[in-house]
Amino acid sequence: MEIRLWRELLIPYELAVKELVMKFNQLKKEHREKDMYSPIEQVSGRVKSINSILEKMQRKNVSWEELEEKVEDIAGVRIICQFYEDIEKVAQLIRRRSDMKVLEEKDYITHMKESGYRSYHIIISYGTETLEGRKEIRAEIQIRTLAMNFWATIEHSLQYKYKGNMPAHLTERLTSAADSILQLDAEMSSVRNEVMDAQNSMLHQSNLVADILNNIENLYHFSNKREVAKIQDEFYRIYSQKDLAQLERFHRELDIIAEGYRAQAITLEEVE
Ligand code: 0O2
Repeated sequence: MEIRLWRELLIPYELAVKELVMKFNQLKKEHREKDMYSPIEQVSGRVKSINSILEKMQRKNVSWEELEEKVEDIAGVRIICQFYEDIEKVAQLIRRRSDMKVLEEKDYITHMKESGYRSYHIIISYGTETLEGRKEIRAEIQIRTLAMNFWATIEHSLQYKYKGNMPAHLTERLTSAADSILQLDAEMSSVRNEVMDAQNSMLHQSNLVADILNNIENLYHFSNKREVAKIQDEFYRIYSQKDLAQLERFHRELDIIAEGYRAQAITLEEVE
């Protein structure tokens, strides 16, 4: 294969990574906008470097013709979760989607790799649209917790440094660190409900405040500025009390006031 063709080959993979990252970030945003805890904490993606592709082809004895079928992670997306339980939730979200087809699932969580690596991998088939038309490509989605990701990132750098000849003392340290990661995730899971409650109420408050400030801004267009200034002062007063129930009450009242002004404005427009 000519070097020139590498770039062409990678175009749909680049597109797929961009689209997938955007779609998973959108899922996270949708949860937050609906005041729901999101099992997705962070999303990132990359197209495998040509060097890594060549290295993997040699390691697994893959020919050019077999490349796109056998190297499944040319397009790679990583989804990081806060808690162990979130991993299955993300996997379910992926299985339910109609824009990607699950080809294979690799559970390195229940079946940890010898290295100590833990992660849940889903290989999907994903349709991309290019100048040449539609092309189905494979992509690998890695789902893991923040703690698992911490371990994998460090171990990956060491693997790269020692290129398969990791000194025994480092391998031992990594194995013991992998056990600590397992314990850490279990500890964190035990406070998951409390953390979720706290995050949900933070999210709820932040959506409420955004809604209230939007409403106040809209009121400026429909009503007397001095009255709006009074409403805004009242908001600051309630906000400083840090009482979510009061903020909710104010939000409901403001909705009614805003509705009244909107109705008045429509009537006036009709009269004119
Ligand atoms: P990179 O640099 O991340 O792209 P298999 O066919 O299942 O035997 P394959 O195709 O390599 O082997 O799949 P596997 O084992 O599921 O690994 C896919 C990716 O998972 C790897 O890609 C790594 O990103 C990650 N991974 C797998 N094992 C380990 C591990 O022991 N440590 C770390 N840190 N990551 C791991 P690449 O191409 O190997 O690497």
